[in-house]
Amino acid sequence: MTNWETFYSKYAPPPKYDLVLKDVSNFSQSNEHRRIVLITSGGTTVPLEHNTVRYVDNFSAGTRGSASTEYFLQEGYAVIFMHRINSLEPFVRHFQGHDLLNMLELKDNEEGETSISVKSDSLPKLAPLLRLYKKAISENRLIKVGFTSLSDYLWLLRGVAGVLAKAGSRAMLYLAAAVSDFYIPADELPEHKIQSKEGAPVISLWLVPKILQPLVSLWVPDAFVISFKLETDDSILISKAHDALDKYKHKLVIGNLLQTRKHHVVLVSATEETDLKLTPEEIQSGVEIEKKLVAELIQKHSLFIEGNL
Ligand code: PAZ
Repeated sequence: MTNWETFYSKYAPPPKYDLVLKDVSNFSQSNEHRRIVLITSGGTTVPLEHNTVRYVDNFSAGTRGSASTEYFLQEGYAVIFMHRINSLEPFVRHFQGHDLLNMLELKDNEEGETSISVKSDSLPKLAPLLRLYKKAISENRLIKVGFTSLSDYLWLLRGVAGVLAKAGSRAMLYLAAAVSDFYIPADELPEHKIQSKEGAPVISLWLVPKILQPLVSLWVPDAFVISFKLETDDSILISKAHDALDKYKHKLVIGNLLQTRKHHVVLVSATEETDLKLTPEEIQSGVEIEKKLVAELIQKHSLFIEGNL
């Protein structure tokens, strides 16, 4: 067995796995005349106990994935939004805390009837989002799949990829989730909550098998696969992106640095590196880097489908 096969053999699929895949398969069939993108978003957890009280997590908020989902929907794509449960989601990401309630007005008339309306100064923000959301839903172009742990993520990724294989080059995989590189094998986890009276635990982490390898070569060999590479050290970002392309033979890696990821990404292919940046004016006026990134990727997807990439 390969590394990744061993990994899968040690973990059960997430709850309702078959049902989730059936829904994704129906979704994919009803969008067979459209381009379809799987967007992964948010971070995976690595449990420290079977009955999980504590886990290792990471910084990802799901901004990249949820924002990109909106831009792909705007361009007519069908989107499978595979996200960390409780991370940012498309459309509702624009309303944090009490934002939405503060946009509404409550009126009681003399007959005792109550009505709720949107304040006029909130309409310019709410209406375009609501319009796009309603259109996507009425056309059945958005489906959500949730994960929390690393093993749930990997099971769902393989399952959804299996469904997307049938879409051939119409399918794009946009792998923006922050997936842990390290884990503790299931058979080394304590059953119950780690007890402090037993002293400080010594935790040793294993390397997660590189799933891009079977994904690209076996599960979706005809799809347009885009992986993301996050670093904090500028000097290694591009070379690591090239390493990934060399190893996995997909078409594109999007490099980004933790510190600047919201306004600068680099599209790295075997032959070129293209910087996408927001200008200070664009940042000031609320333009999102995902708008530029998605526009660029859709062009590349067209070339890929035509066999010119
Ligand atoms: O979720 P977010 O918007 O806070 O961050 C996005 C990101 C940095 C996780 C994503 O752009 C990315 O680089 N994902 C891959 C991370 C990696 O495994 O290298």
